Amino acid sequence: MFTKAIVKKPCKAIVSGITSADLGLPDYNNALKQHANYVAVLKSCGLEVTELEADERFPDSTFVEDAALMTPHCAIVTNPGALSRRDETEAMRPVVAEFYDIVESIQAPGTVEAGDIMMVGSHYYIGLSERTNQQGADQMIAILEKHGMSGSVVTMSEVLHLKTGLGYLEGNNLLACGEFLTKEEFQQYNILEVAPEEAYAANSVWVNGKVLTPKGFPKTKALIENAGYEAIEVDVSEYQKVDGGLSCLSLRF
Ligand code: CIR
Repeated sequence: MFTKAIVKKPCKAIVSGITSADLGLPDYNNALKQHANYVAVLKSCGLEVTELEADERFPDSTFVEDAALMTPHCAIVTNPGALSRRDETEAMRPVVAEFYDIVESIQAPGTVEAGDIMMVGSHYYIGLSERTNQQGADQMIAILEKHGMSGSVVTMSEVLHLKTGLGYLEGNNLLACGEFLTKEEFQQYNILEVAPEEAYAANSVWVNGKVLTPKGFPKTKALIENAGYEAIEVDVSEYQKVDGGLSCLSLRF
């Protein structure tokens, strides 16, 4: 169970966020509204939410998930592979230090964005993406092992972050699409296959027995409900315009 979450309000500069989507620019006021609703949903799942103020220096800084990995034993501040995002971690370090006695760090030339990391119990899958490199993954695995956890790398080529295409829902259930459907290491899970036209919804998030899923993806919502979960639809359309998903908007621990 999670008890806490950290979020950061979107900044006006989010319109300059990195994107590969062709969905137009985010509407700032609507992004703020959607963010407030997202926070309300996290609270309704029993989380105490720390809301950080917007940081105009970093267009993508609302996607806090990428700047740190929160484990039961330590927090690990990452070193984002995207240059425009690298210094987001400076602001994140003192925040995570309020919650953890042990704060580790990924060091250059290693890069990690924690959107590439999926937790399954005490094991952490680490996607090797354009943002997370082998050296970063090796450092991450060494840190995890030092604190009694484990990690392994996953090769990938189709999506931005590992969790863009995968969402572990606990209870051995794994939402997956595209290249992840056939990967050897995931065959041990009950794979819930996300339809290609709903790929964005693979990034759904288990929070204390409920599953947050992006609004507007009915097949995936049904998949989640048929697996026995209460699905809560959350509208994050403004964030989709800059490649952001549900999980990226919070650190849950
Ligand atoms: C980026 O490209 O870094 C942002 N525009 C989106 C980050 C999404 N984060 C995530 O999937 N964990």
